[in-house]
Amino acid sequence: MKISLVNVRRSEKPVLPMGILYIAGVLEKNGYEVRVDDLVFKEDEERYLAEMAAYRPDIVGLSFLTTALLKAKDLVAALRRLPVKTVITAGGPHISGLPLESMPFLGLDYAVVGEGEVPFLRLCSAIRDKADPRGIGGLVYPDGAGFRVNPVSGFIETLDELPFPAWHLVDMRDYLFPPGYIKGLFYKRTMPVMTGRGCPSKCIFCSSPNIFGRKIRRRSVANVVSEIRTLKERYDIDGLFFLDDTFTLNTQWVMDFCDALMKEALGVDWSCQTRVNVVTPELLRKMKQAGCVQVDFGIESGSDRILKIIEKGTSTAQVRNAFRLAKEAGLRTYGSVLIGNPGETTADIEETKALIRELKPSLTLFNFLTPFPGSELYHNAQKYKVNVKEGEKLFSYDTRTADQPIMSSELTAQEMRKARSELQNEVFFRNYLGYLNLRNLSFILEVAFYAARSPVKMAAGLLKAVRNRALDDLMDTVYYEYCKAKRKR
Ligand code: B12
Ligand code: SF4
Repeated sequence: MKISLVNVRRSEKPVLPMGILYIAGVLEKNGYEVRVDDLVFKEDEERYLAEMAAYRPDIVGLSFLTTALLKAKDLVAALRRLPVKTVITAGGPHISGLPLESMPFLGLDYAVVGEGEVPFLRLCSAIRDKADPRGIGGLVYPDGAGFRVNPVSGFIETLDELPFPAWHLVDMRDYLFPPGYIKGLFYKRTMPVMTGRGCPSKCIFCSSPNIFGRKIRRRSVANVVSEIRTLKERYDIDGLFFLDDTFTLNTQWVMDFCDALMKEALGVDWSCQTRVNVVTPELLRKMKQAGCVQVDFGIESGSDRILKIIEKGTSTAQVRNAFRLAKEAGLRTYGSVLIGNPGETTADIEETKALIRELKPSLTLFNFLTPFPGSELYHNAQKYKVNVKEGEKLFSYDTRTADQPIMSSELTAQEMRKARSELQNEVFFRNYLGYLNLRNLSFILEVAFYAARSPVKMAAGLLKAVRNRALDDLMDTVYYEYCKAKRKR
């Protein structure tokens, strides 16, 4: 039985599709033939469709974020046009947020909500054995004229049982090139690793707990270290990024992990993301000793009133403390900030501006707050008195490169755009100057070379940067061309 897992996306960054690589590992372990495709550029889609006509998969499983919904719809339609009888399924963050709406919109046969490994394996077995799949927890299936979604029947408690992601099913050269996953720094060969799943917090804009639940489940230290050792041996990595939502949530686990990593002496730098209320001086010092170079924090806002509204569960005092501790431990900091929060006024934005000026994170990115399906903000928009541009607008939108926010509350879209551009411009040199050193010379020259080969695109990027008065819009265009050239090889 042949299964094609395919990542459909709108982002051109070289990011491993971890969700389907985990699922592929489980399927292979259970004797299925699997192939994995990551559709980043238009050419990838054309090649994929041509290959599917010959490959003739029994089942296709699509993975995508809300931003790629429209692309996923087109892909399903194109697959249906192939002279191949295939069961078309999907999973991932968008489906998990809007399962019943997505089925007819996309024209799917089945879908899975939440953590995918177990329900998808069961679905594949049912299809292979011509059995009735309707009892599978988390399954979305046709029922009469409509669709039905089964409640999720539980999470994988012992994550160590999962095989490592099936890296061998993708061409690693597509992902292992500078600057890598550690934002704002330069590494030659970095990889993402997930040490646990689940987040107990309730930030209203986040859809992550909708996939992996609110209880954190951690792999054993030995299992994670074994994965890192394998990555070092197989791909000679020099950097790692931990994808966990809140890496430092369990202090003892992280302490033990750092000890184990130091013992291995693999010489790999790493970075992680966490919350400002779960770091201590001892922990950060130990992380630094174990190779951590940067900690990513969700600052979100400089206004305590706004932090309450978005239910971040943190205060600006905790933000200040965390940044101070990280700096004292010798770690770089990355701060992520939201613009356009419910009830946010220009006075709140001023507080955010003042806080960022005070903290001086090594890297700061400002995003428009956006209600993605699966988040409290999306499903309860009226409660937060926000207006959301729905449908096609939301589904092809991304919070970093968009000209305008998709949502408005107190501030007009114009005001939000102005605020975001001003703030982003203010940190421009601190964000990017780090790259400008002799060690990165070959990378800088390479990026400049690829940028120069696409003068029309560069002119468009420059125009956008001027129109939005946001310098990093140009950086995004340059980076896109570089990634595209790298993937083509
Ligand atoms: C790494 C990451 C990225 C990467 C790449 C993501 C990708 N897959 O292409 C990058 C940096 C590019 C990225 C970008 C964005 N991201 Co992001 N990202 C993540 C992050 C931190 C980890 C994703 C990951 O690898 N998880 C680990 C794997 C194992 O989990 P998974 O992919 O969810 O897969 C599991 C299930 O979903 C399911 N599943 C997944 N696919 C399939 C397929 C089938 C067939 C089945 C059965 C099951 C299934 O089973 C998998 C295994 O259990 C998540 C947060 C999180 N905790 O997951 C956010 C997250 C996915 N991102 C999110 C968002 C909002 C974005 C942006 C839109 C933000 C922005 N800046 O605008 C952009 C999109 C940009 C664009 N142009 O499209 C949201 C998604 C919301 C939504 N409704 O789509 C998340 C959940 C974060 C959040 N706080 O809400 N992101
Ligand atoms: S934003 Fe981070 S801390 Fe908040 S719920 Fe999402 S993953 Fe958890």
